[in-house]
Amino acid sequence: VAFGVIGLGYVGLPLAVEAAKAGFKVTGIEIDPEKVKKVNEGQNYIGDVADADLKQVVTDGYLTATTDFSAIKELEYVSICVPTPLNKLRDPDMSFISSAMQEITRYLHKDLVVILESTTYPGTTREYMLPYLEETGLKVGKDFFLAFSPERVDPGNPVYHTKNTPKVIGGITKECTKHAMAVYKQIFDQMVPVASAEAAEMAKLLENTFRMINIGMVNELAIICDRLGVDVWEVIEAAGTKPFGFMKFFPGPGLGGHCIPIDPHYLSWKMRTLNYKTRFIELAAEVNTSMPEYVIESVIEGLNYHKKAINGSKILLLGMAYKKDIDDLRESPAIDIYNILVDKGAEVIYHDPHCPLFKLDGAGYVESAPLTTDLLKEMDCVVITTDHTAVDYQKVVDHAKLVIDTRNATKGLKNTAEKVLRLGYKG
Ligand code: SAJ
Repeated sequence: VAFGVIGLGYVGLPLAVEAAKAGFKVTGIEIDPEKVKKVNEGQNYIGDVADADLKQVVTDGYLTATTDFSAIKELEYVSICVPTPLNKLRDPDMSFISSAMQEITRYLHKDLVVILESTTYPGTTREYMLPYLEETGLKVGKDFFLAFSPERVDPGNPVYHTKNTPKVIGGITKECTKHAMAVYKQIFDQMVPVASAEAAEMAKLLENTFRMINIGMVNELAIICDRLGVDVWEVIEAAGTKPFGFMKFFPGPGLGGHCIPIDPHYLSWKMRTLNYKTRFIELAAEVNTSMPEYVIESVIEGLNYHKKAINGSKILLLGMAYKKDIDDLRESPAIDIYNILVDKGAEVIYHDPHCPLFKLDGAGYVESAPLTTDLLKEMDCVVITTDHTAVDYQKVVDHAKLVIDTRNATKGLKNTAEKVLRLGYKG
């Protein structure tokens, strides 16, 4: 059966490989010729995909990539895995979905099953996508089928990956759900059909808004615990011993990634168009986006203690990725912290074992500095922004003058008392 995936990124490539492994003849349609070339050479570029798996399915002819959307003519199923970012105004940027829809409309044919995976506002599938497709005169639920099935990728998760994570799916009509399920149940271990595309769209937003809200709450709790002289990390562990009705979240330097800081704004945007103003999303976003400045306050406080101005001080950021043990910099709060420190006149360098370099706003690239004892001795302050496993934090504490720990990475280490300021426990 001919299965297509539009967009071979961190969602699309794992899906394409899993479909190929399930025996589908998969065509990956990708606008970036570099990615197309790499896939056709069996060269993996997504951490969550096993190199050997990609090589195997490409060699065996089950997966090919192309930039040519006319491949849709030969397909029976096509999944859309394109980005749904925010634009400069923090409003939904639907441009990726609309260009995919224009191409699918051009090549739409009888019995094609179209499945949207990109996270978006409730109503997108029915109100935004369906009109494109019905321009062809073909009828949904009869001539073609349209459904929404949210991706649930957790980059770097060692246990849950594309195949074994339960998959929610909802069609425009019951027939649509049935046809979409027919292919997906051969790729995913467990399918979770719901009554409509909107229900599936909303389930995804609930999942990610739930995380964003709770992270906002513990971030505010860290600020509160700093003032009360209570260790927020100990408090979270203690509350976490409650065997039911509690889930641990941890404070941090801010909210990064391509989903959690982004997806909830799709819901608040949609509700604004219906003259309803959400509050919980905006409040949590206010706290989460204030964390980089809060970290800078701790840096200034720590430098003051050593009678050092921030202007002209040498600061090392430990970890630029948006979370531990991955190489993704999207929306990383460490980049905000980097830029604010530079604005205040600090000399900033970084070390990240997973991110050898990152692009500065505007011009140029910055490279990760090797984490040597001399470098640590030379620094006026080290900020632990991402708690990558592959860093020796005892060595950092031993040789640095001042450490601002935003991830509790120095918990239980020696010599921390007079040197380390931990977010959520300045004591
Ligand atoms: N973070 C905290 N405190 C926490 C948890 C996370 O500050 O207690 C921060 C992280 O450092 C990171 C951001 O929030 O900057 C997002 O972290 P995340 O753990 O939600 O990871 P993502 O965005 O890579 O993946 C998430 C998925 N993660 C988990 O379920 C653990 C999931 O929410 C979605 O399936 C996925 O985004 C998506 O693509 O929607």
